[in-house]
Amino acid sequence: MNQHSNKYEQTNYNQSRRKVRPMHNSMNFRNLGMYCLVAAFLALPVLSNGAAVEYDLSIAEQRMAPAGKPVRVLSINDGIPGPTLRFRVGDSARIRVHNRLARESTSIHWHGLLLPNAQDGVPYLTTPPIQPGTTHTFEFPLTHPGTYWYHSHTGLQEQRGVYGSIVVEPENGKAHQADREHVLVLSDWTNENPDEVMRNLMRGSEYYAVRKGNMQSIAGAIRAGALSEYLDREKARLPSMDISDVAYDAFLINGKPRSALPARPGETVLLRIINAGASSYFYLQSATGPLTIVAADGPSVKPIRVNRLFLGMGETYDVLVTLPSAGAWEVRATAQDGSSHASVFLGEGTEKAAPDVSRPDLYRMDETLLAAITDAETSGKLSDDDALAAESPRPLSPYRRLEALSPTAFTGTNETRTLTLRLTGDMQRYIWSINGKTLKQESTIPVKRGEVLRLELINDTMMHHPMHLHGHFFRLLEGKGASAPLKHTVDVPPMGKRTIEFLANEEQDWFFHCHLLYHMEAGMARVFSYREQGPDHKVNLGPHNLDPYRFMGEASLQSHMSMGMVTLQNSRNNFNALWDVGLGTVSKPYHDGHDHGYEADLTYSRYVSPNFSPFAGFRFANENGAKNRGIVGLNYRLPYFVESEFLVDTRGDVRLRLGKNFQITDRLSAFAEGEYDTGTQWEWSAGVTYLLNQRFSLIAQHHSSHGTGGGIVIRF
Ligand SMILES: [Cu+2]
Repeated sequence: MNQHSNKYEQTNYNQSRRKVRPMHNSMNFRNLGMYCLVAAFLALPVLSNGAAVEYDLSIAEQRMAPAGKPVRVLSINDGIPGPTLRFRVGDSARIRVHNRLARESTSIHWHGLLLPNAQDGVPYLTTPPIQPGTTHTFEFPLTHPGTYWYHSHTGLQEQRGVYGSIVVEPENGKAHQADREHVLVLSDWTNENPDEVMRNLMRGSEYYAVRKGNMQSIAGAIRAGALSEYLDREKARLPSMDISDVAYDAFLINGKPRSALPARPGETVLLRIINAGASSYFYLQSATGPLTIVAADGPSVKPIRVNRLFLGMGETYDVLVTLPSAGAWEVRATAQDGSSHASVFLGEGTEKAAPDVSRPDLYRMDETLLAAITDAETSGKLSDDDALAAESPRPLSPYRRLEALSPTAFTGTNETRTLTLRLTGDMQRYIWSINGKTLKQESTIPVKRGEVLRLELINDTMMHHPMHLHGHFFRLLEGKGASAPLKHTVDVPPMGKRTIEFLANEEQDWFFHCHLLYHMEAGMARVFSYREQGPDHKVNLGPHNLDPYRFMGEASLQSHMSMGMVTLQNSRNNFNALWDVGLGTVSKPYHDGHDHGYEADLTYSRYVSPNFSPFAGFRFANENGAKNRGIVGLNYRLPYFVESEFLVDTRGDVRLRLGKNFQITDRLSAFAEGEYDTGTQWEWSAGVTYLLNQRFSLIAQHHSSHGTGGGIVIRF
């Protein structure tokens, strides 16, 4: 076990308690053995200032309370985040990762570091998963300075706490001049099990939006003076816009919603900021004034100032702030959806608060976004002062202004190949994909060693996606020509476009994915696979089912009836059981003497698009002579979110049903539904529901066959 778990303590590089052994230096780790051998044989002393730097990371399950309530978490060396791993360029890392979990395998990916493929830490694809009770030793050379981080690449473990920071200093001296430095690891915390979060996202529950205060309703639209925008959206069948997927219990900086770090008046402090959130973009702002960005995703950039820094998951920025006078100066990371923030206070004394970020106007997100895009695009041509003055209150990433310190253009005669990758998805169904295909449907993009691959990333969705490439830096082509900045993660804004290019100077297989954990899990990922591995090479994505079925359901239990549906659902397939049972005394003549009319369908349905799902199955009913029958039909969503269903059955009857939900307030909605069946004739129902929490709603309903009553809706 190592003793680096005191994550809040500022570790001075020179007195770091790492185990450091001097070693023979070598620029190319893969030749290290040979160099040593040659040196030993020739008895030549190979002088170098590189060192073998060793760390032990223990991943364990324990109870902690990052958001105030004790829950089971996954910690590294008893902390969330794990320790800061510090190196110098030229060092050689030896990191033993101990899996102390009882049942789960784990992994650690070194995010942003260029290293040999087998050290990249993506389970199966590059590195064997670390089985419970075992240790995996990573060994790689540190070849470039900057701020990086590490995290589990197994399932949703990152959301449960498996992440930490990496600082690599240049071979000599420091990359940035500052009086002191602090690492700020930003993250998001949910007390829910992330698997449960994923199920909630797939079921399309409105609960998270309500909890975040981001629910859209008719009353809300009227209050915001945006009813026509609301109706336009409903007419166009666009899902209500939301900025983030998950409602979090807390946002954290270095594992805490609120904490303090030492700094003295007048000091310039280097903040190494890492967005280790699973699904949260942040606006970072300091009470001390504008942030001076000096590095992005590791490499240094020409300094620029921003008031408010927008960071995607997986991105890192090094910024300088100067404490103007005595006081505790707030550095605040506000979640993009406005739901909450995390704070760290630099220095001691009277608290100086960072400015609030106004909540997003969800009804007019288009305009807000368009303004931000326009600002961001013109900012590249402005002076630092002018760009600062013109900055939007909800800015996008300052990519247009980022410029590398020296040219990054690829020299040589590499062939450039351009690929268009559309970021695609379906918010309601929670399918996320690239070019309309999930990782399961299309796993690889072949790459030829030596070529320059230019990627046009076009976002066809209404969410931001931070796209992360393993094993390579790419040039972010945003108008800075030869000195385009080098990055490993790029935010692609809703309906926006980014162009990046990288030199294929590696080998084997490298992951490329959205760093929104739940989008990656849902399939928004690819593997860049080097062709040199031969035509028979198969990428190893492991034995996991990439598109598992999840069980979910919703049922009402009312004084007069019960209706509901349980389903086994994966990305496009559903196996459903639906029912509609009268429990009261109201009985129609065609109920054939039964007190309670019922109808139950067992169906398979195929999700073709948000608006279209055909289905087939069996219907069991006691209406119309209690004859069971086969059914086949389709669900089609009409403008204004009017749900229609058309079906025919094996007895020759035809049914048409229309239904609509009206979201009146955040929690209150009304519904109305009518159907005409050539067998059962007219039937209709209408009612209201009130959302209590994730599991329960209240319901009151009139049904033309079953009468009037009320009760609860349970989701499971
Ligand atoms: Cu995404």
